[in-house]
Amino acid sequence: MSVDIQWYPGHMAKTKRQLRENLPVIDVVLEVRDARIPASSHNADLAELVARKPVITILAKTDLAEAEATKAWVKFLEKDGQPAAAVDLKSGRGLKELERKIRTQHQILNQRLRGRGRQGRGLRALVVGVPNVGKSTLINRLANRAAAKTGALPGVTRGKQWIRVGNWLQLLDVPGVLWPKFEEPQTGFHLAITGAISLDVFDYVRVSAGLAELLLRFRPEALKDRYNLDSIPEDGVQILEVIGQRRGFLLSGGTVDVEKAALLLLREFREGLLGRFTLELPPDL
Ligand SMILES: Nc1nc2c(ncn2[C@@H]2O[C@H](COP(=O)(O)OP(=O)(O)O)[C@@H](O)[C@H]2O)c(=O)[nH]1
Ligand SMILES: [Mg+2]
Repeated sequence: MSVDIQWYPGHMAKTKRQLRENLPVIDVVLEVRDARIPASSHNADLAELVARKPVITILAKTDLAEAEATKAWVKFLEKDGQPAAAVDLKSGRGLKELERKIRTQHQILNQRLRGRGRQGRGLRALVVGVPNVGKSTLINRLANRAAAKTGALPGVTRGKQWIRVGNWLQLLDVPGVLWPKFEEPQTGFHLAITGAISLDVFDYVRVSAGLAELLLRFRPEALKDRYNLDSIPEDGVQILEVIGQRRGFLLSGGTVDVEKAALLLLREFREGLLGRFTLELPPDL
C-alpha cells in the first residue's frame, strides 16, 4: 500500500546544532506534528536532543484529520503526563487550550525561579517540526496581538530574534525543521502525500498512484464523488487515468495526462477535498 520514497532530508544537522546551541536559553520546545500523521511527523530523537526541557506536542491541521483519532492521539501523548494539544490553525480552534498549556509551563518556570530567589520572566520557546506542518502559522497565531521582535538574548546565536507574545512568552523566530528518522517504510510516503516533502524531490506519479490506492481502500465513496467515477480500477495509475479522463486532461493524440491527474489528486487530498483522513493511529488503538 505505501510507496517507498528514496529520499534523505538535508537540514537535519543544522536543526540539531541549532537546538543544542539554543537549548541553554530555551525553557520549552513546541513540537508541531501533523494531526493526520502524528507518528511520521515526529522525530524520535527529540526527547534526547532537548534533554530535560519540557516538550509540548502540538497536533496541527486538525481540520484535515478525524476528530476521534485526534482525541485518541492527544490522550496517548499525554499518558505519561506530558502536555499535548490539538489545533486547527486555520480557524484557531484549540488555540485557547494550547495557550493554557503553555501558560502552565510559564508558571512552573517562575515558581522554580522564585524558589531560587530569582525574578520571574517570560517563557522562552522554540518551535520545531517538519516543513509545512504549520510552524510559522502557529507563531503568527500565538503572536497575533502583541508581536514584536526583540533583541537577541545572551547565549543565542548571533542574529536570532525573539518574538514577544505579551509579557509572558517569547518565541525564537526561526522555527527548526526537524525531520523524522524514516525508520518505517510508510514514513516518506505519508510525509509526501500530506505535503511535508516538496513535489520535485519524489516521483509524484508513483506517490499519487499510491494515494489513489489508499483512497480506494479507505475512502472509495469520496473518490467516486469527487471525480464523478462509476467504478474505480484497482491499479493506482489506472485510477489516475480515469480521473484525468473525467477532468479532460488530455495530451495531444488523445492520451490522458497522468502527471496532471497525479498533481490534482495530491493537491486536492492535501487541501482536504477528499474528506478528513487520519493515516496513523496511536499504538494502543
Ligand atoms: N488546513 C490547515 N492548514 C494549515 C494549518 N496550519 C497551517 N496550515 C497551512 O499549511 C501551510 C504551511 O504552513 P506554515 O506555517 O508555513 O508551515 P511551516 O513550514 O511549518 O512554517 C500554509 O499554507 C498554511 O496556511 C491548519 O491547522 N490547517
Ligand atoms: Mg515556516
